[in-house]
Formats: sequence, C-alpha cells, structure tokens
Amino acid sequence: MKSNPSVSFNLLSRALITLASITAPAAADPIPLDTGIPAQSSQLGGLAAGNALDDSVNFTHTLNSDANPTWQVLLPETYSFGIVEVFNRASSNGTLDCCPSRFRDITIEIVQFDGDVTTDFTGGVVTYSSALLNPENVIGGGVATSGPVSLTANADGAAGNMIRIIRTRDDDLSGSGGAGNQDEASVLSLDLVTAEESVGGGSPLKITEIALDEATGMITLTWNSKQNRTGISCQ
Ligand SMILES: [Ca+2]
Ligand SMILES: [Ca+2]
Repeated sequence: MKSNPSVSFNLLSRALITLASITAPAAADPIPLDTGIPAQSSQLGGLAAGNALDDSVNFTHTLNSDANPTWQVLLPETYSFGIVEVFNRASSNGTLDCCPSRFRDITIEIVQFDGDVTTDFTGGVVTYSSALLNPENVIGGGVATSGPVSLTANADGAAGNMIRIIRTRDDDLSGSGGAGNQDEASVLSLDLVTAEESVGGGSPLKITEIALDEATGMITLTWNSKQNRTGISCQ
C-alpha cells in the first residue's frame, strides 16, 4: 500500500504557515482508459469497441438499427473526471474521415456502474452528463460533408468508473440537411476516447497527521488526496 504524502519543515524559520497554502498542482493526469472494458450497444462487422482505446487511426461502428447507439468503458476503479475528449472516426490524427457529420448530437456521461458492461447501456448512477454536443452538426455547418475532429466535455470532478458516450438518433436527418441514409441518421463511430483526472475539482486535501518535533522545531504534515499529487508552499 502506498504511504500518504507528507512534508516536514522548520517552524522556527517561518513566521506564518497556513494550511490554505497547500495547493494541488495544475497538471492533470491521464486516466488509463485502456485498463477498462470497452463495449458498444451494437457492432458492424469487426469494428470493435476497443478501437476507441487503441493507438491506431480506426473506428468503432454501431448498427443503423440501434435505437440507442452507445459506447462505454468500465474502469477497474473510480476516478474524479476532468476533461473527456472523444475523436470522430479515423480522426485521432487530426484529419476528418468519411461521414464526419455523423458525429453529432453526442452526450458524454460519467457513470458509477456495477452492472454488465457488455449488455447494460443505460444502468448505473449518472454523476455527470454533458450538454448535447454538436447539436444538428452546428460545427459542420449542418451539412453532411463536414463535422468535428473531436468533442470535449469537462466533468468538473464528477466521480465514476465509467465513461458513456451516446448518440441521439436524427431520423429526419435535420443535422445533415436531409442528406444521407440510416447510417447518417444514427451510427456512432469513434476513433479515440481520452480522459484526464480533475484538477482541484475533486475532494479537498485531508490532513491526517500533524507532528511537531520539539527538539528540532520540525513540523511534519501528512495528508491524503485521491489524486495522490502533492504540493506545498509556506509563507
Ligand atoms: Ca433531427
Ligand atoms: Ca483508434
């Protein structure tokens, strides 16, 4: 078991020390999504859910008969989520692929989940839900020939062990100017999903021990933090 972080300093050399000056650093750690189990609510051919977690430019693909096209990943532990970024099909290299306008009417959720990731695409407790992202393909000008490379959401510290990504069907094709077929209307197709831990948005630091060595004047603070990233300054 990892020991809690701590710091020692000499009280005699400092006029004032405030606990408020203990701050979390600014850098965000990536959440290792590849430690989780990915799944999608339906699948075309070999275009598997894991394609959204690998290092290759490729894509996942739901079926156009899917009433609730969804991709999700169940992680082995709970995280405090910050920025989540989701890339359009074959677009993790920064360039759009076929059918970019399908990447519209997207919702990103953080979920606390204890069900079967391969069969349950609606269960669990939703701790964060984004606004509807790229509604009517506004980013792509509402036409079928353009769309976003990626979409992001800030879960602002929401805790969960699952990211769930949902496409709301657009059966009247209002987001592509009427162009396209049933794949255009409904398919969810992702190249890559990434996430970072929340910075400063999660649980506050908790001081677990304050020890003073009277002989040396050294005081030692020990604390724990979900993020296990530590920093301290004195004034
Ligand atoms: Ca519509
Ligand atoms: Ca990929």
